[in-house]
Order: sequence, then structure tokens, then C-alpha cells
Amino acid sequence: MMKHPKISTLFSVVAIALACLCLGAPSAGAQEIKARFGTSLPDSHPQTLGARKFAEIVEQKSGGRIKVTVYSGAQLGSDQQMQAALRGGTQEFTAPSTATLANLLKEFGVFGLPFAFANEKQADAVFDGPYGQGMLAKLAERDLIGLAFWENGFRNFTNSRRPIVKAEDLAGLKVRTMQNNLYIDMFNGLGANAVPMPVNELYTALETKAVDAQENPFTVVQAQKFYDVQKYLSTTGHAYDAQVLIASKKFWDKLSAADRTLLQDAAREATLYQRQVSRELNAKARADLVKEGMLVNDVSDAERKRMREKLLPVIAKHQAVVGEETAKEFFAAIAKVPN
Ligand code: EAX
Repeated sequence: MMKHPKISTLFSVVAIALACLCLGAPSAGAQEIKARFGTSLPDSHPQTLGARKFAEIVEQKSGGRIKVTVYSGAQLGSDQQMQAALRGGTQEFTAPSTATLANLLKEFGVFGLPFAFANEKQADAVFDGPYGQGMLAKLAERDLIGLAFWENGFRNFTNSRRPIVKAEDLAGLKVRTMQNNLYIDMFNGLGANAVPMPVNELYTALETKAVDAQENPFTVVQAQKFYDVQKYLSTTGHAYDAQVLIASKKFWDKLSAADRTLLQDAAREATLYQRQVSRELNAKARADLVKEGMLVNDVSDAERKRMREKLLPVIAKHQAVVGEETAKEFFAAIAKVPN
């Protein structure tokens, strides 16, 4: 039977048009996405290096459809302001220290308990194991999606007045702390005067002598150029600080399952890079800080043990704050990791 030329042509035209439409327009759940990632530290710090790597991997995996723009150095606000922006859905990603998240979810304070971790291996095992992953899941209760733990590192003490050789040397020093009650109690408990403030206000506070001291990993001291306003660095190593890669739950809930998987995979890959670059930079930062004129002294293990003894009342208080069960499970998770 002779086909009617007009009808078959019409079918062909419609079929081609439909095919073009399918190729061109994104399928459901594959729409263009633009997201903002704010960090509180400078471009050279592993927090921002990790954010840029995450953005790069997301763009690669999505073929450019998902674009994450990184705003470093607290351009979008302090750690706490950015956490509020994520919860409100006006910003999509950030990576604050666990310490500031403790104000939203008290259990997160457990990670700041002094002298808890002996080394990075223990930290990685706890953060990447069931305990840490369970804690990430709890962030959904506060309209946040916990994607991964990044490294800030072991926190050491710097000041403009004197080397800290023993705990008593801290007496009377005005010490900036993160906005976190455990850190405030920790330094008051060691005889200093804790002054909580966001990290983006800290350089000026040190420069104007509004505070004498602060405590942060080598990489923060270097990235924030604290060596220009702090003479002494003493390796107290009083806490291992992790940062948490978090997303806005309001943003997350609108994503397709495929895009959530893409972002989770990118977070996993970026975490490996972030920790590696943090350790590489940390390994050379001490020598760099000496070159910048800082006087670095090692605090003895015996003295660090003594500091921990002095902090037992603070540790007991904050174990109760985070929850005895939470603290017990935390220390059990650490104990499982051979030293
Ligand atoms: O979140 O506030 C701080 O001192 C933190 O170490 C840092 O900014 C990373």
C-alpha cells in the first residue's frame, strides 16, 4: 500500500523535533544548578583548597551542569553566619569547625574534648567510621546535610607575650577562642581569660592587642599570617579540630537522587584530597613559621598530660553537656583504633 507521503513526512518531522527536544532540554532532575560555597579561611588554607577541589569535581561529574562557586575568607560571613544561611536556604555549602556546630547540635561538642585524639590516624578512623557517620546524619535535625569530615588539624597555642612551657604560663593571658563553651571553659580552666570571637575578626584583635593569644593548627596560623602579630608558638596540641563539609537541607531536598549521589561522591573524593593537602602543608608549616620569625617551643608530653589533668573538671562538665552516652561511644570508638 502506497504510504501517504504527507503523513509519513509529518511523522518524521515530529520524531526529529522530539529527538532534538530530548537531547537539548535537561531531563527531569537534571536542571542547571548554581551553588555557593563559603569558607571562613583564606584561599591558601586547606579548607578553601578543599572547597575548590569539591567544586571542580562536581563540575566535572555533572558536565558543567552543576556550578559551585567558592567564596573564601568569610566573604559570605562568619562560620556561624554561614551556618544560619545554609539553614535558611540562602547559601548551599560551607565547612566550619565541629566546634561552632556544637552550638547547633550539642553532641558535636564531643569532638573538641581536649587531648582526645593521639594522631590523625585515630581521627580519620573515628570520623569515617560508624560513630562519625552517625553524627553527620544527626545534622539533618538542624536543617543541615553532613557530607564529610575535613581536617583543620591539631590546635596549638600562639601568643605575643611569652613561650608556654607549662600550664601556669597561660595565667592571665587574654585568649581568643572559637565561639564554643567547651573551648571557653578549657582556657579559663587553664587560668587564661577566654575571649570568644569569629576567626575573621581575629587578626585585628591580635594586632590591636585586644587579645594576647589564640589557638589554631599551623596551617591557620600561616594562612591568616598570624606570625606577623604573634611571637610565640607552643605545641600544646590540645585538640584535634575537624571541619565538616555541610550542605543546606533546603537545597538538598530539592535535588534529584542522581544529583545527591553525584555530590556525595564528589564530597568523598574531595575529602581525600583535602586531608592530604592539609597534612602536606602542615608538615612544612612549622619550619615556614620559624622562617617568618616565630619562636616555636615544643610542650613536653608530661606537661600536656598535666594540662589534661587540670582540665578533668572541664572534661567531666562537657561530657555531661554532650551526653554521657555520646561521650562514652566516642571514647570507645577511639579506643578501637590502635595507636
Ligand atoms: O573553622 O575559628 C577557628 O579558629 C577555626 O579553627 C577555623 O576558622 C576553621
